[in-house]
This record gives sequence, structure tokens and C-alpha cells, in this order.
Amino acid sequence: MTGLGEGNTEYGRKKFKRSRSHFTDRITVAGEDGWPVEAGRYRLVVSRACPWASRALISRRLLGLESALSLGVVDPIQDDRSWRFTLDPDERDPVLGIRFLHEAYDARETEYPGGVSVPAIVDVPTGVLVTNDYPQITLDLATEWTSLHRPGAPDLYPERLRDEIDEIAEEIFRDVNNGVYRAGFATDQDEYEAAYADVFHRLDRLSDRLAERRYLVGDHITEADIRLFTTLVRFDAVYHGHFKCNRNKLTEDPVLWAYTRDLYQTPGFGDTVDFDHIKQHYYRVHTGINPTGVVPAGPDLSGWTTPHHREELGGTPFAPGATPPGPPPAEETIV
Ligand SMILES: N[C@@H](CCC(=O)N[C@@H](CS)C(=O)NCC(=O)O)C(=O)O
Repeated sequence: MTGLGEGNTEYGRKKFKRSRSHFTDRITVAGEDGWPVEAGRYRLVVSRACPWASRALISRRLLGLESALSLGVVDPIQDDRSWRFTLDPDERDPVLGIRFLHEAYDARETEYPGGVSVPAIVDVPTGVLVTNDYPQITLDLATEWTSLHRPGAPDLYPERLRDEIDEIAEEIFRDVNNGVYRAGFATDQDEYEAAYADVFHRLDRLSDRLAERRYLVGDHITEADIRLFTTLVRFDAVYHGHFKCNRNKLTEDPVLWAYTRDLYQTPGFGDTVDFDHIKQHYYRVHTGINPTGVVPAGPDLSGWTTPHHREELGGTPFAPGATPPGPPPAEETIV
């Protein structure tokens, strides 16, 4: 398996550097790292605000892994102890019994110096963090957890398309997923303008590509679409204003707007998205760029459910034999 190496990407010239994922153990069929695929053994911890965690949320839904891999959702607002289970009764994760995600990191490595990040997968019996390696997590859900997939689950990382998926995913990571962060956290003008140019250069190329085809690679949804969606769905709510990626809104690019709406309306995508968590997190946590912590009231979300007409391009969300997932479990439904 290739692994896309995103966590290792360094931007030597630029100030914003995404640090390497620290815990890269994999959960696999053969359990080479000591973590075999097993129903009910692991817990996926996410913030619904986080684009990197949202990849795992979408893959888990599309693959029907909800009962095999349980879900913990943290408060969108971190405090100085990082991610907290303050949304749960008694402010504790009901399965892991912990109040802060850092407790699982500490159980794995004492005095761990890095950030406590989501997504994280925790071993329930021991309470130990297994992995926070977000690019690998979704690839492993797609290719290693197959015995636990629902009937009709799609192949999100088909072998014959992997080179093409990897190539486009790398460009999307560099210029879009991470590009918006480089723009948003830039501390000088040149750094910001370079990142801004990268974001819109890549979005223009992707818009051209998606004018002719319904999905990024092949005729159906793949890992590549999941990776682009998680940034595009946040674009107008947080990246356009808060991260200053404001040449245009997503809603002003007819192709990308229809593409993102198409995915949003596909079961497994839109039902994972919590716009309130997204806005609360970005505008209240990043006080360096929004010192007042005031959260904007907009944008108007009513357009997300309007017809997209992308079916006219050919292609179907799922290959023949695959089906959409059913509704999310009641306790995971976003109100
Ligand atoms: N661990 C990832 C990143 C995932 C990530 O950045 N998650 C964010 C939320 S969107 C987070 O948990 N940040 C807290 C931190 O890293 O301290 C990496 O290697 O770059």
C-alpha cells in the first residue's frame, strides 16, 4: 500500500509547517503492528469541526463501519488541555471513561511532547492511543477493514486507480487541504499571498477537471473525492473569511459548488457535517486571527440541498453492486 506521506510534507520556505503525525501504527488484518482488525475493539475519536477527522467520519459511514468502530465526538472548543469530552454525560467519554483525549495519548507515551490531535483511534480495552495518522486511517478503513464492511460497501481505493488517486490527493493536500491553513496562519504578506495563489490555482484546475466528469477519478466516489470534499464543505463557512481565501466563495464557482453539493447530498457525506461545530471551532479557538472570538452568523446554508444536476455528466456515486449507506445511527444524527 502506498500511503500518501502527507504528514511528512514540509514547507521549507514557508512558516506554517504541519507537523508529522506521531503515532503511525496501523490496524491491519494481520496485525503486524500489534493491532489486528477486530469488531468492537477500537474507538474513533473525532472533532466534527476538523477536516482531517472528517475524512475518517465519511469513510466509516460509506463503508458501514459504525457498529464495528465506535465513535467519540469531542467538544469543538479545545481548552489548554486540548480536546475534551464535554459534550458527553458527566463530561466523560462513555466508552473510554476519560475526560480529555490527552489521557489516551498519555497512556500510549508518557511526556508525549506533540499536539493532541484528531482523528485518533484508541484501543478500548487498554485505553491506549493506537494511531493519529489521518492519511493512513482512511486507506486502512478502505483496504484492511473489508471483512467488517457492510454489504454493498463501495471500494473507495480501487487498486487500478490508486496511482491516479495518490497523485491528485497529493496536489489536493498541498494546495487545498493544507493550502487554506498556510493562508490562514500566515504571519507575513508574502507567505499569505503565495498560499492564496496556490489555493485558487489548484481550485481552478480542479474546477476544469470536474466540469467534464462527475467525480475526480474513475466514474464513482473514491478516497480522492472524500479528501477534496472536507475542505470544500468548510470553504464559505470558515476558509473564505477566517482564513482569508476570499478571491471567491465556493458558491461562486458553479462547477465546484455543484460538485460539493452532489457529495453533500450523498448519504455518508452531508450527514457527517456539523456547520455549527465547524464555525465554533475555527472562530473561537484561533484567537490569534480572531481575537474577539465572535462567530459569524452566516453563511446561509439553504443552498446545500438544492438540485445539482451532476448526474447529467454520467458516473454514479457507487459502482454497480455497491449501494449508499443507510441513515446514521440515531445517536450520531446531527440536529
Ligand atoms: N495530526 C495531524 C493533523 C490533524 C489535525 O491537525 N487535527 C487538528 C484539528 S483540525 C488538531 O487536532 N489539532 C490539535 C493539535 O494538533 O494540537 C497532522 O499530523 O498534521
